[in-house]
Amino acid sequence: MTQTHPGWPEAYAERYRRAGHWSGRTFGALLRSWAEDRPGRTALVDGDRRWTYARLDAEVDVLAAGLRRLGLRRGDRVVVQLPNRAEFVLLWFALQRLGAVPVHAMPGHRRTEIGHLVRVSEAVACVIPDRHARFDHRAMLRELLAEQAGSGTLRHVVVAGDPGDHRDFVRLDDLLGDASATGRVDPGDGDAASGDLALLLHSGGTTGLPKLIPRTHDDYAYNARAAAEVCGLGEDCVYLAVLPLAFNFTLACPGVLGTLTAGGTVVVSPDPSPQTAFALVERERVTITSLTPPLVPHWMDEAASGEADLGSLKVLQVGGARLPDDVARALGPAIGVTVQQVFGMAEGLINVTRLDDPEELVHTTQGRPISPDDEILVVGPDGRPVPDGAPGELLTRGPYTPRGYYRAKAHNRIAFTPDGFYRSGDVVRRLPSGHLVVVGRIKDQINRGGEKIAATEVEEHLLTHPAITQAALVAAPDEKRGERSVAFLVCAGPPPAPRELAAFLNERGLAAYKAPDQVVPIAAMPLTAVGKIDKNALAGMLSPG
Ligand code: OOB
Repeated sequence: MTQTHPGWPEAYAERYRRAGHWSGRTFGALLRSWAEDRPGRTALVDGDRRWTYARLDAEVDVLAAGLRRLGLRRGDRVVVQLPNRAEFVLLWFALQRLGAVPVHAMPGHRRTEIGHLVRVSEAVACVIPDRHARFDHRAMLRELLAEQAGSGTLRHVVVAGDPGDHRDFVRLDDLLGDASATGRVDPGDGDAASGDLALLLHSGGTTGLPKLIPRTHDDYAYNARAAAEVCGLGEDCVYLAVLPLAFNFTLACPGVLGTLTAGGTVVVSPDPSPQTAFALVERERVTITSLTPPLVPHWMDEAASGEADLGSLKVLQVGGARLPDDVARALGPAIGVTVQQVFGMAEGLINVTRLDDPEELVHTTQGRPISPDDEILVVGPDGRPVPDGAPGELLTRGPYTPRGYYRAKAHNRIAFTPDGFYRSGDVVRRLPSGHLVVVGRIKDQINRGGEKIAATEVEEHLLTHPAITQAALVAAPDEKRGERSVAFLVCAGPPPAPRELAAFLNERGLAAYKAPDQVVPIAAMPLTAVGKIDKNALAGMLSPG
């Protein structure tokens, strides 16, 4: 059975309920109430397909019934890896309506990551596209099933598109197609409680394999609603989902869920290119969207060519990685939008610059928390708060920041303070206004333009290569992505070329974005006084590229 409000002490839960943050409603119930309030308004657009709130609600019922027939029940975990199509939204809500729990996988994840998500969550089902970005997801699942060889938890594979010749793979459309047969169903949503687990997000990770983050209906619905409020979303807003829907930023900051909460329209972009996106902005009169920093120059270049009418676009959110101040300055005038910096994390806390903040703050800070009940500490190496303006590690707790990772007791003792603050590993400076400036990181992670790479995870894979005896992955400054990954390798023999390494890691089932961008053979690793690999010294050997 799912745990209620993982980790929040009852006194805090009570406080968040009294403040009205935790509304006591599940996502299944929320969608129903939105559909009753505004049945005829447009909720979702994907290409030529359009869903009113009423239709979305009804199709979610049908899909939930289909998933139930398949055998899914409340509390079951389901790994979801779908590209940016309406099916993601339908499936997500159908799982919510059953009280089942989507485990978010990124489109680029491969056998290693998906297998890890399945194992940690003990997922009973996996939902995948047939093929996407020239990759056959069915073949990956066949391999995974063979790996678990009857001993794992995975029982169902649902395929958006053609399930191929695997007799146990189910076609998503078949679950959606039975509408006439079933009519309206009560898939048992009444059983789910708002304190139940609603979804599992994966963390960027710092040590070893990524951890899962348990988000409840109460906390995640508040996350979306609070973000929608600070972005001023209302019925007339049209949100364009450009980044992957599985990304917390796109789904709930305010993203899809914030937009639906406000009564607006979500438009799904199948890819993040400005060409695709601008056509959708013009056609659907999009008012708000969100990007990671590496996309920004492409969008600015395309806007300069001046062909698309972007007049409807009011707010452009940028987050996931540090946006350079000069780019932030140039962006607003280049596209004719109000820029909003977003510094968030799957673990909870979201900071945003406000739409009416002075420009200087919008250009040079990553915003301030969206909730009055977000608690922030900026601490030095001794764990004590530093004065405003001084750099320190950001610790946080609050109404949508869970108190621990999923099933990770030992790790939680390191990642959280005894009184429940999450140690973000981000180094920030806090200004007197409460705005935070991200100035660095103490976690062993590379932020490749918003894609997080846990150094130790990749190092462990590199060490399985027969020629490599020691490996250290570090971040180097990069013109395009902010950071790129550099593998320092001590080798017994000729060092593998980056392409060979990429193929090797691909063979091991690792997502392509985790392959080192650059390889530097080195005779011996520099060591710290206590004999650990000195990553600061390694980083010091690199020049900006
Ligand atoms: C978002 O979530 P995650 O979980 O992929 O990554 C969180 C980490 C943060 O701890 C920080 O290290 C980095 O990504 N980060 C930023 C940033 N936004 C995130 N670093 C500098 N400047 C920023 N603006 O990335 C995420 C989740 C929700 C909304 C937006 C981003």
